[in-house]
Amino acid sequence: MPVDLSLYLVTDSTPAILKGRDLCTVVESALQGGVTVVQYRDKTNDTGVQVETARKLHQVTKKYNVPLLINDRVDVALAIGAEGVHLGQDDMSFTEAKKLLPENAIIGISTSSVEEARKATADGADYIGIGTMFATPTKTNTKSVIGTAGTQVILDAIKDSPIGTVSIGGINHSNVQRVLYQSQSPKKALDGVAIVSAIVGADDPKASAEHFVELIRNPPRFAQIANPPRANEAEALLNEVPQIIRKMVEVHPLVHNMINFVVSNFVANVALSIGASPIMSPYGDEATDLCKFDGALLINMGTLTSESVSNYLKAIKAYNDRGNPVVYDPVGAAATHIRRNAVTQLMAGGYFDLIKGNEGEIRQVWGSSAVQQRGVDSGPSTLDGNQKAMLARDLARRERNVVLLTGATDYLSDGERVIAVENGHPYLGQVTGTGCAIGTISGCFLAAHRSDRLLAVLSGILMYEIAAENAAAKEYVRGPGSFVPAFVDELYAIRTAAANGDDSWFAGRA
Ligand code: 3NM
Ligand code: MG
Repeated sequence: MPVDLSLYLVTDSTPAILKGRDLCTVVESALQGGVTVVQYRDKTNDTGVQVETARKLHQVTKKYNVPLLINDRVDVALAIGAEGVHLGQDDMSFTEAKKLLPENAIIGISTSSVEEARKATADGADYIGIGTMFATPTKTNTKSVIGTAGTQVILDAIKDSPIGTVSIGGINHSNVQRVLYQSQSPKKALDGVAIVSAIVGADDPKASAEHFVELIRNPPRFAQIANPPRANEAEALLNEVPQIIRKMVEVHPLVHNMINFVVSNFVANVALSIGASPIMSPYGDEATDLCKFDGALLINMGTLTSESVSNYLKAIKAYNDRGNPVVYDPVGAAATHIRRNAVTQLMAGGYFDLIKGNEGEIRQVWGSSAVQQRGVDSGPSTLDGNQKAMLARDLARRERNVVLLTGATDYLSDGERVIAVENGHPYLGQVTGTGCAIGTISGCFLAAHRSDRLLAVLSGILMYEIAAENAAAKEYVRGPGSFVPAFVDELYAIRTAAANGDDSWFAGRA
């Protein structure tokens, strides 16, 4: 019978984590909480102590009918008759360990690349540990931090094998559901997560394990969509747009903007004009209250400061935990190393329902993962329409969200469907804040219409870009200056028409 890898406990004997407690007591408590496999990992004690500790641990794990694996030390495993071993890339090779161990011994291998995963699979390992998921103080000499995107590439490479898979590194209660959800490749998912400090270092290891079991059983709140979208044709989607706009006006959603100061006033006015309720708050701690209004959060890193990222992460967590939509506008993502780091931290630190950016920004987000990707990161300096459409689709597929790549033509994808939107007016490019406002508007529509995020964002863009066309066509609009007030008026006019059930503004326009 294959091992249940779902909640894989890895022990640690360092004082920082064990805090003077007896390892066997901690492990037994974790087993009571529902841990399904235990790996004894000891990088400090002498062989004699390791054999003695492993033997005691084995008495405990046997009581719970859970396999005990020994990290690295095949000799210790043999001495106490453990169920198997876990081997790192610098440990004894699989083939040598296989020769020494009993026929039915479980052998797991640490991997951090496609090549290592393929080799372990070909060798016949029972499972692979895939890591490092997130940087972790528990093990600082890890090879590379690969995140969910890198893990997904590895899972995809071994999709035809039944080999077991667990992710390791920095996994805790607040990210475990997202790790399982966003790592999933179309044909292979993780079988479980391996945890050190969040269980061994917990004040109550049993409660911690129980909490993990509960979280692992359920998808994250943001993935619990009541009526998943159908594969609608563009035509069918367009027919639904007016009613989605009406719905947004009726819902009057709150949109919480963590946005740059340059555009803040303009964007707040845009949100008001379409019938939403904007709050501009860069203060992360405020999100725990604001998220209760069930609106959307926008992260726009246009005027990033040394405090921004930690504030963003607090707010994202609050909205993610509640399952409320989060939009990410990675303004200037590639411009400086500070911004490139911010992209990496934010992508690792939370879930975004929508990522919205221009070509350069979306390419930076795409390339932020450590594992080599197919696609554009080594491609030409500018992409043609087809390549942009594929980039939007591939990023949405990888992150399991929606991506909007903006430009003269906008490309919108949920990983399956890709829609090109040709509406808009050149004046939009002559006024600051018009791009940023799309993030805010998208948030409003995502908050109001949950069941099809692509349709929600599409409705927002069309309302916005058709309003821009209407404004530019006004006789009194002579340039970007007079365009701005006319544009706000036209957004308001569409909102009023929509509220009255008048869809004539939309006919034949998209
Ligand atoms: N191996 P925590 S990361 C033991 O990347 C180990 O292979 C890793 O500890 C790898 O759950 C790691 O406390 C430590 O973050 C994971
Ligand atoms: Mg090792």
